[in-house]
Amino acid sequence: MSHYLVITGGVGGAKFALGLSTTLPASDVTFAVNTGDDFEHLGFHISPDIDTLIYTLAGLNDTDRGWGRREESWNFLSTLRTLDEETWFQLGDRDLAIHVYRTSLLTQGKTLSEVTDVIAKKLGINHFLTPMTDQSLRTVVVTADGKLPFQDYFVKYQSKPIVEAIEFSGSELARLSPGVSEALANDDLCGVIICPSNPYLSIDPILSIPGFRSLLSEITVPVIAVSPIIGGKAIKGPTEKIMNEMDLEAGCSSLSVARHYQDILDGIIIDTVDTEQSEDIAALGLEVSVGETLMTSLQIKQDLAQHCLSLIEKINRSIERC
Ligand code: FO1
Repeated sequence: MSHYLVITGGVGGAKFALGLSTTLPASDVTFAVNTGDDFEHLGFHISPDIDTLIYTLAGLNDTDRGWGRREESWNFLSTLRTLDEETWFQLGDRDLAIHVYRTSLLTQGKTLSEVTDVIAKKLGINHFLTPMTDQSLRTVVVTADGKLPFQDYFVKYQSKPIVEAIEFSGSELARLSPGVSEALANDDLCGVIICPSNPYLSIDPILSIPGFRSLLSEITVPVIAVSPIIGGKAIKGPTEKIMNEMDLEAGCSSLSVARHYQDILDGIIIDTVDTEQSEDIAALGLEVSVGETLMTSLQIKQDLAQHCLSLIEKINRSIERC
């Protein structure tokens, strides 16, 4: 028996998770999902990254938009518009039902972990996905125009303000969710995979939970990442813009991603187009593996998942584990 803890957020993470979920049996994986993007809006608790993952694994996601559900209708939103209520954050009717249901269960006293589990199961997902924490931990983007809650920065201002820093409000009081703690304590744990998600906005919130980063740096199983950067570009979202604004020595590159995670990683997968960075990354003490990372088909997602499992196995063999 083998078990893998998979740290994910955003669309890149969900795409990779789909490849892994169709490669490994449900009992072998725990998906730990970023909730730094969560917010309360119009009275609802919205968990965008959890929903992106649920919709993707359930085959309900809108692949063109990248978020929300396919075959969506927008009656709720257009009615809000006639009421002069704010509509910058678009909630489709089908999506809305999930927010209503989640909020109602949370109001009854259930934890976000419990609610997520119920929703995932009701939408037919066999794999286990869990929020990173049940506490409120919110990403705040410090910009040249002031501090912005994540969804204001990302959706309302379309990631235009220049990023100076990123903070995680509430992180000091957050604890890993029971699902993540169980995965870490699982005797069959063979490896930890960091998805090709935005390192700063999707993965750092999880790493900001007290003790988690140091735990990963000391854990005896391999921790590997898939770089979300291909040829100096991110596929979607503000990763590239943020990395360029952060004044990183190696700019927006897989080398910068490797340096960002250096203290916790044993290995990293980078795209073939970035092969020439292998040497510099290996010099950080990481096992570097090169392959196709642009996830344009289910087959490529599954191949990438298999590539991760092989890299973990290789590292485990070298330390005689699993
Ligand atoms: N992203 C947008 O760019 N515009 C939206 O109006 C929007 C609405 C939305 C509603 C529900 C949901 O689950 C996600 C939504 N997203 C929207 C995506 C969301 O802001 C991002 O996917 C994440 O927070 C970043 O990973």
